[in-house]
Amino acid sequence: CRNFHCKQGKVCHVDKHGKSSCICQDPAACPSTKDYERVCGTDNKTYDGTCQLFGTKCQLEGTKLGRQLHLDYMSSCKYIPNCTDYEVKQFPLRMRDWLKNILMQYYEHDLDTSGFLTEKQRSKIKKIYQDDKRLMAGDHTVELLLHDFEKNYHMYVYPVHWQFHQLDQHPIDRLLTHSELAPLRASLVPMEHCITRFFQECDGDRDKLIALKEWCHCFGIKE
Ligand SMILES: [Ca+2]
Repeated sequence: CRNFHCKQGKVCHVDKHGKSSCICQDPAACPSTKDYERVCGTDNKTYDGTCQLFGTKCQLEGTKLGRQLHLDYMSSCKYIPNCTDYEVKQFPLRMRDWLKNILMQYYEHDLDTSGFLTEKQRSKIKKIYQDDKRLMAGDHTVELLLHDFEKNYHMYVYPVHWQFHQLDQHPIDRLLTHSELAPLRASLVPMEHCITRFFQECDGDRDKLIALKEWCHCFGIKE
């Protein structure tokens, strides 16, 4: 089984003729996990870890339950309050600011350990970083975030595009599927209860894919 790769939820198995194949991971045989490794599935059940969730999904392969089971978020299942109309409108304001701040952190990190960002990324982020009109990281009121977006619109364009391309990897086709969005969604849901509704509404044509155009529109980016 060395160098034999199986997708998530499957493990390599060698039969009596010495032939390797991928079979479903037995959820009961998953390594033990810590509390913080628990995950919540879209079936609203808590799993001890991703191994148990994807093993279960594999065993349900071909069934409706199996198709519907995904990783929902990275914590035990908990009560997630409904996202109100007012909150969902505020969400992109905070998320845009958050994306910009992540890039600022990456830029600072890259100053110490160069090679963290590509040449092209560095030069794009440098312009935002060196702009002294930039709003510093912190908790800001909705009014301030809105004002800053109108005034310094150009600073938000790249962070929004950057996040899209970070997620658009399997395959790279300017469309985000449920599973491409999952890494971002799963880590944010426990803190940001609006993210699910936000992404649902972001898919304007309801084809279950978020196109780059839809993504930019959701974040108020025009071009
Ligand atoms: Ca894609």
